[in-house]
Amino acid sequence: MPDKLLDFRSDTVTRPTPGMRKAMAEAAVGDDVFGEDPTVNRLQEQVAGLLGKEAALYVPSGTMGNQTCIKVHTLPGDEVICEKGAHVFNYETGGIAFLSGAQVHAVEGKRGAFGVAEIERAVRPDLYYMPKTRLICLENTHNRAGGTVYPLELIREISAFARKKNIRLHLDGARLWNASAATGITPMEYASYFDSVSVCLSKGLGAPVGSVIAGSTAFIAEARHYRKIFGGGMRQAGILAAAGLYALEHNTGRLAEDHEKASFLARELAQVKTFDIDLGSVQTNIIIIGAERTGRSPEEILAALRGKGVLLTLGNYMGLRAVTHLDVTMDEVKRAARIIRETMG
Ligand code: TLP
Repeated sequence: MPDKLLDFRSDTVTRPTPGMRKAMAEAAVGDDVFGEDPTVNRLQEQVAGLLGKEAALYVPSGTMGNQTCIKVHTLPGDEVICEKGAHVFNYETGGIAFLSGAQVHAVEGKRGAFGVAEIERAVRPDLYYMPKTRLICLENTHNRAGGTVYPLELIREISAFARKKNIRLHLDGARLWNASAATGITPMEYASYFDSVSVCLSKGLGAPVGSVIAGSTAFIAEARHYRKIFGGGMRQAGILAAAGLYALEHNTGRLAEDHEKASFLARELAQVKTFDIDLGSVQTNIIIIGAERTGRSPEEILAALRGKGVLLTLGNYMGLRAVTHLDVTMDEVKRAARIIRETMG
């Protein structure tokens, strides 16, 4: 086993750099349940500003961010429309049912995106014996579809439709920074179409912990209430928020590098004859690899690669996923590509 594992399981595996740790150690702190942590307050103000929203709230994870927003938007028995592969539906442990008592109406998209036509078919008629369509959740970039960017034109149309129908719109923007880096469209422009947005600091931005949700002042006041119920009221959290502020300052400008690394790795891996990779879906830092034709189970492949020092994770059905991030260099990407190609023959 080589000394350094080349870890492509997720962009969540990054470790804080010395500069980030210094910012954390030096952070001014207070009790955030009393709203008295100056660093948390600064982070919240900064993210609200970046997203053009009235207010924002620091939460421990992307899952809590999404689930808190969904809780504020919905009532038990309501229906939430989202894409079939959405994180809120697949990877948040049934949180929509568990925490909000709402149900999901999953709609199949193309590369993680659908338009008004697909939504219209899913919206319930206003009949007393049917669930109420209360919320639409979009994901940008879309994780399970391979880091794909949600086309702005579709977002605009969906937003206008949702307003007309009085349906709320939430954005799971765990990787909104990546979408912006790929398109040049600002986070503020994207956010302007949504009632609430959740962004993560612990994915491509490299902070160890933390996400921020943003919306109107009234929305965030209610979100604060549910964050406490969900166990997310933290005390001297400025020590963590400082990492988020550092990440925003230092790590958004470099995301394009992660996209270049993913694009290179995808093209290399597409040379493996039994891998299926939709190169058009590799728009940011995620690569989904279809492995059905390899004749080996994804678990077997993952174990073989692990033995040679390369870590990938499970992707879609029968597939693998590789994610690039700030803790893997281009040279390491090249090394990993060589190892994977040799292992797959
Ligand atoms: N995604 C994780 C896993 O849960 C799959 C990853 O490794 O990619 N929204 C999106 C789009 C996400 O990809 C994630 C994390 C979250 C929300 C949740 O964030 P956390 O892990 O902070 O709860």
